Amino acid sequence: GFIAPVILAVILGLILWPDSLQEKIKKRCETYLEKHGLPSQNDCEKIWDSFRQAFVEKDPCEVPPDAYDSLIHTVSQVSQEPTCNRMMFWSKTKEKVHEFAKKCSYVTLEDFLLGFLLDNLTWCGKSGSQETFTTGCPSWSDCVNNPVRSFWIQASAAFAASACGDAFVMLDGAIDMPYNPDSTFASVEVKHFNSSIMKSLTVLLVTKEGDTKTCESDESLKHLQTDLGSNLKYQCKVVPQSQLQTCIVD
Ligand code: NGD
Repeated sequence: GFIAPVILAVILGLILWPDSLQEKIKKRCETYLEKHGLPSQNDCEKIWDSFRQAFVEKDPCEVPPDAYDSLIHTVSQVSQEPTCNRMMFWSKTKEKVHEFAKKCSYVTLEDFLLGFLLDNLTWCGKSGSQETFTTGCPSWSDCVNNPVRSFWIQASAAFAASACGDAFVMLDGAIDMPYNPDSTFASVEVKHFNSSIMKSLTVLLVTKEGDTKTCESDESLKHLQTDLGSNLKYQCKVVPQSQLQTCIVD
């Protein structure tokens, strides 16, 4: 019959599938360091350890952003320098921005080791347990101090604080509030820009074909200008979606 092969496949699947969180992150770490010519088995072990201590044995709603300070410190010792004039932030444009950044040599948080390690992952711990979990974890808005949200807050703050020269942000011109005060970009990153090393921020406002939206007609962008203050130069360009195929905004 066909029952036996199905059972075999399921068993094999169970053996191969639970690529544990630790394995996954270490694999990402090694891949990244190799690709950037910084290979060291040892560093990935150290990084896993400081990642782990941020949330293991803790209630998954009681992990504050500063729990990741030690991880961020460890990663910063291993990782590369910021790339001035090519740094790109984003809000509500995750898919588009990464494709565009890759093609046009911009760097996002997810292109740096810290973001690369944890992008698209979910994790948490449990009080009284040494285990790490990838399911049954609080989601983004279940509670404020959850392990994933706190990580992105602290990683975003560190990334923004390192932005130098002319920086960019890709915003979605097809929604009501491209610059949303509740976003991580507005509530964390803009607040951490350092005007002694950063010169300007250029908004790339991505619009749908035929949309008549302009930088000037968008109310939310006025708040961005205010939030940037007088020490950072503000610029804005409308980029019709089709133009993302080229690197024309340069
Ligand atoms: O309400 C939410 C929610 N808000 C953010 N996210 C949320 N997930 C929910 N389930 N419910 C998560 O953050 C989700 O994975 C989104 O894909 C991601 C980004 O949210 P978005 O598009 O609203 O943009 P943000 O402005 O909040 O944050 C993007 C900026 C960007 O410049 C990165 O340097 O902040 C940094 N970042 C923040 C959070 C998460 C990156 C990530 C990431 N790589 O997942």
